[in-house]
Amino acid sequence: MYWDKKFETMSLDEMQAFQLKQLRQTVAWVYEKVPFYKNKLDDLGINPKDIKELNDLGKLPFSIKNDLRDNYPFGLCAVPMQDVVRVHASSGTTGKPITGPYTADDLDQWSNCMARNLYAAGVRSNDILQNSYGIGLFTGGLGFLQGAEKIGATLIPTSSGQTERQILIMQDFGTTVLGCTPSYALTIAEKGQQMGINFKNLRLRVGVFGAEPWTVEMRKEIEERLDIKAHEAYGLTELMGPGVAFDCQAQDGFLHINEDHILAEIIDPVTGEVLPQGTKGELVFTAIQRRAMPMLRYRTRDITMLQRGKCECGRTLIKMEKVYGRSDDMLIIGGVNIFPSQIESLLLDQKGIEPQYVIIVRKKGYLDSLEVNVEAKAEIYQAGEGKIKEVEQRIETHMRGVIGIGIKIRLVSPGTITRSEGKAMRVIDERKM
Ligand code: DLL
Repeated sequence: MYWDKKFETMSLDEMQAFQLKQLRQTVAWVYEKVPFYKNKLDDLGINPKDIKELNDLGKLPFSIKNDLRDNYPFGLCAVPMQDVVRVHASSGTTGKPITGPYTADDLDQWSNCMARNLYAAGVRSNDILQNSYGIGLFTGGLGFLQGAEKIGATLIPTSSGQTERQILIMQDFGTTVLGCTPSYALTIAEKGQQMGINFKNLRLRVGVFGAEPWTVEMRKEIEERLDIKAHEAYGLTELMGPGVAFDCQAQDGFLHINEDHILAEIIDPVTGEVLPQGTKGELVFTAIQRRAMPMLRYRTRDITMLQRGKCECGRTLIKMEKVYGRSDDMLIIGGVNIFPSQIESLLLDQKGIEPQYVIIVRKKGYLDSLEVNVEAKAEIYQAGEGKIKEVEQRIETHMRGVIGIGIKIRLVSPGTITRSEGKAMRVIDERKM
């Protein structure tokens, strides 16, 4: 049932005592080893000894992506390079990459966190896991590899791309578990259909998807198309990679956080004030076991909320709501805040279209406007202009009713939107061009 029963089902008192001990050690560690943190703490007049209870976490300064960029590549690394056994990196959209160095022990912890994630999704030693996350600097590929190895499952490191070959391997090797981004899972499902594959006849039964926002509607779509149960992995390069949080059999839209490794807080993204459980805000993480790069109060920009309570799976690990977007992805149209994922969930409820879409943001005079290009189902497209208009208008009315603003819907011919092999590009912001 659990990979690491002790920590996954620990009582709150025990967990908090453990967290406090780790937090105190970590603050002392970075204070001693990383000038960046020492200067920041000194400026605030905080000494590591001032961390006496978990609530003292709030006394510590935040760190942000730019701190990593300013200290590129290894300025925040707390150990000599000789003790670093691996470095991952994420490219991000602009500027220098974010680096993630690991000691041997950091890697082992990460493998365990990933094993918890995969185990909760039902992966066992007799499974064959096809790892279609990009294997390289990206943490997805090797993170999944390590977790699968811990469990003793058979790993097939296909990495992403060459979709036809992926499907042949899936068929011939008897893959039972697929790991990739949700958008790539959709690409695989579509290609398989074109190849005449009936996924019901394959051994594939579970998917573990993540690395990008995806809605519950998208999960259902993937589950149907691939005839599997779709589970989730969440994480980020700065904290370890995938394995930070994962869903369990409850599939209630929340993910358990490996809180013996990572402390989570939710803050108001504008004021920085810590918000109570159940309130949406920006997720902030502190790594309390890592030694190469333990981030203090790292602002993820991911928007979610925390919830502690009894989970039907028996895990006591705190939960965070599934992440539907980052603060940087939020669109403000006509004074209304919208995440691309809200558009996805409304679209996927609609008939006559494929789950392939792109959102285009434009400036019209002083106002921003949104257009969504979405692929029509073949039969709709072939039925001609009248039918296409009818579907477009139906979706526009539906969107206006729910979101309250006008979004232009344009049905495009099937197969014309670029398919994802990794993280999907769902938004084209013409205002930035
Ligand atoms: O995407 C790590 C990962 C690999 C997670 C494989 C899951 C599976 P980065 O490239 O550094 O790391 O991107 C991290 O991706 O801050 C979120 O905004 C987003 N993200 C990751 N997982 C999810 C998810 C990897 N399950 C950034 N749901 C994070 C929504 C996700 N967003």
